[in-house]
Amino acid sequence: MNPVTPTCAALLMAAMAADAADAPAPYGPLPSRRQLAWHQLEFYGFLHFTVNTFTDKEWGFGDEPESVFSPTDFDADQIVGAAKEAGMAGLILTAKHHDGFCLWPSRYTNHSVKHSPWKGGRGDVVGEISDACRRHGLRFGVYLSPWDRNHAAYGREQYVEYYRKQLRELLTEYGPIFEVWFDGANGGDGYYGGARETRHVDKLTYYDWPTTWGIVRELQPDAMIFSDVGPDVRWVGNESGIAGEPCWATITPEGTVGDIDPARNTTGVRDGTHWLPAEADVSIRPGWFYHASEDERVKSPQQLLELYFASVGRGASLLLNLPPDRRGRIHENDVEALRGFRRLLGAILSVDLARHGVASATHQRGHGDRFSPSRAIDGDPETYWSTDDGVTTPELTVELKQPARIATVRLREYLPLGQRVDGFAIDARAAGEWHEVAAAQAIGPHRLVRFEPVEADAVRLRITAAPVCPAIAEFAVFPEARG
Ligand code: FUL
Repeated sequence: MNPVTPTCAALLMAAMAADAADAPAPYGPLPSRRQLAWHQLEFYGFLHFTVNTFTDKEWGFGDEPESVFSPTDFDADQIVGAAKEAGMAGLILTAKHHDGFCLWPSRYTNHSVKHSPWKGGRGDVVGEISDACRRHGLRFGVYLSPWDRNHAAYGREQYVEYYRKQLRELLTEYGPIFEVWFDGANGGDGYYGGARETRHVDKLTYYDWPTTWGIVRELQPDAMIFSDVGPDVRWVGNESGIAGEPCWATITPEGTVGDIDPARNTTGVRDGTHWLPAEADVSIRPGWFYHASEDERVKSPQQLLELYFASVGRGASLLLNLPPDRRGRIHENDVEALRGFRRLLGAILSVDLARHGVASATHQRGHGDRFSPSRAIDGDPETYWSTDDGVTTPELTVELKQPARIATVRLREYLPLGQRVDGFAIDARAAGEWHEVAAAQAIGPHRLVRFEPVEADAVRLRITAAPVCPAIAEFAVFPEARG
């Protein structure tokens, strides 16, 4: 036996043991596997389309004849293509809004596309949009309004059974569903099969939500369930697409669907009991449905950009509504605005200067490469920089390859270990001097920080408050956008 061999092996093993610091213990509530997958989507769209599109209303009363639903040039590929070009990862369609009209030929009602003149009653908007989503590589989700102003039994147990049967149709006949959207708007006046009266329901008990959510779990276990209170994704608390500053991914759920404290949902609750990230919904126009009178009131590319920073940039997802028009297409003005938005965002986030830089840190966990500062700039979301337990305010510096005018930073925590950072600052170095350019609280799933463009040859992330050691998956640095 060669006497050198065991010595080498022993040395190697000793070196590996020194390297092999364990991953930090997770902190607080953690995302589920389903939530982790959803966190990657970040930006997706809503499609509000029903009889309202043709009656020029926002909430149909429920007495609209099926004959009013008559798109003249419906084109699912144009709709989905516009969303894709904008960078959306999926689309959620109003299969049924409060008016009760079904965009698919449901077996359980006559109030649907089946009895409309569109395609001679053989059309299926849910089918066409879900197919087009798959063709274009987008996820597909459904909105099924609990409040139904058409149905005669609304307010009675029989309606809840009807609602669940419809949900089963949608969850079994249209392929994989990435999100099911349960609206909180509920009860009031309506047609109700001709009764034309006001009906109120007890929001706490009437729908028995746990049973309905159980149907989603049974039939589409990967689907995210959205409502005011989750259980997978929470409403952001407003319909203007703006997440709180900060917007924690955690909250202690209180209240019920249709009856919560919106402000609490906007910020979430640091150290809340549940991982329940926010989704920020907003329409590209003033209304949710198409109105020709709003053709000149489409949000501008710059406004859409601000919304992106105020939602995705704060760790929420952005659910941007695009209302198909009476042709059944996304209007040219909306398409133009989306393209402009995409151009602006692309120009801001085009080149990550940190990728070509050199990272160092005041601390790192273990001695090897597993948790080294370079893990935050390697472009791999599965690796992260971390420090030893108890080191909670470390600093990470990236020396840029060459000086640049920088304007934006993107940060992400490694989510399987929870939301760990309570405060951070960004510094830029010029002529040997460090200057703080921004400071904020939460990082979480995704944090975009914008500041006045500043010349820098190095950029530093300072963790200023954290209950445990951080786990930073990404520190990206972008130059001032041109053009
Ligand atoms: C609300 C509804 O009442 C609106 O019509 C729209 O669907 C919006 C997304 O949710 O609660």
